Amino acid sequence: MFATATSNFLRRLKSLAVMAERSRPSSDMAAFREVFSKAKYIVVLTGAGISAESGIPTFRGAGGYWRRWKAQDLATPQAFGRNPSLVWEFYSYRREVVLSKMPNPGHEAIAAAQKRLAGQGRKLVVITQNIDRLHHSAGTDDVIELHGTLFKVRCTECETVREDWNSPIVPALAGKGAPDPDAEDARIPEADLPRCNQAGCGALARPHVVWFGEGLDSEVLSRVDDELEKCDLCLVVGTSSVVYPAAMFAPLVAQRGVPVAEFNLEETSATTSFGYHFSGPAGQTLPVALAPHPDEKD
Ligand code: BV8
Ligand code: ZN
Repeated sequence: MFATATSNFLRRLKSLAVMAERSRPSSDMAAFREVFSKAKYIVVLTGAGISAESGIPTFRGAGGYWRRWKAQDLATPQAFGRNPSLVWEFYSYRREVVLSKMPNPGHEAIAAAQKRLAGQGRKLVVITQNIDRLHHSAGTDDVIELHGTLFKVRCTECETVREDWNSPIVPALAGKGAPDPDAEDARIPEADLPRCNQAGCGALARPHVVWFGEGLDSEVLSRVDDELEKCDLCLVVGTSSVVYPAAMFAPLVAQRGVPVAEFNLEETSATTSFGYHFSGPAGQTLPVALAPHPDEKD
């Protein structure tokens, strides 16, 4: 009696192990590259991790703090309403950091692959959570920016959006924004913060980014839906898959039975829903993964 129960238990344990094994993503680069060489419509979803090797701190890594705050404490309409000077110091600091950085081999591998595949009648689309514009600087076309960009501002009154690459964005922010925890808040008068440049308006301007608790642009979302529907391969690079709705996109593609490959330093909460996981810095793994394949026909 006891022997049967034990052998049943061991059998169940084994089938659970097999199931868990089956849900383990593959790290077989050759197999991934076979799939990549045949894919016609590739979506590449990126997060802060792809810019890490350019020297831009990620949100949840060591550099995830600015003074005593995490990004998500300041990236809210409430924080801006309470203290626009502090939030502008935070964004001005990030603008200045990004302006001093370059795309890395991860960005470049994606841009090169997009160009090469276009010559073969194949499509590669980048959907990024990042607001640093490094995909654009690397030469990637038609990037979908889910959360806006550091280099656009929006009027809090008339909602006019303008690109603004000034460094600093206004004289009052010159030398401000130091990230150390004991740096003094600059307490800049609102009149000296970025303003709307529309005649007759001149209201306070805010970063043109999506803050926590704000909805993503509906046109961006419908474009994303469309691309996720069309793709026959999805790469998800350098994201902890914590922030929604972006965190849902790659798992949704995987649910359609489309191959998804995760490129990250570590496993994430979404890893087990993907067919592939390549561990390591994207600046090293992407150039290998996206290199020309012998089967590609120009
Ligand atoms: C919305 C712009 C509704 C601003 C950003 C509970 C459950 C589910 C959802 C929620 C919830 N409570 C609240 C929500 C909603 C909330 C949310 O998801 N919160 C999270 C924290 C739970 N989401 C929102 O509020 C969104 N809006 O839901 O609206 C709504 C609808 C209609 C009408 C009104 C409201 C808006 C979210 C957008 C917020 N804005 N950015 C700014 O940047 O200042 S989010 C910001 O954080 C980034 O854009 C990005 O999305 C996110 C950071 O995530 P990652 O990019 O993944 O970066 P992270 O540091 O976390 O990870 C880096 C990864 O890279 C790591 O895995 C690391 O291992 C890896 N890595 C590091 N180095 C490398 C590497 N990988 C490879 N190579 C390397 N070298
Ligand atoms: Zn205005």
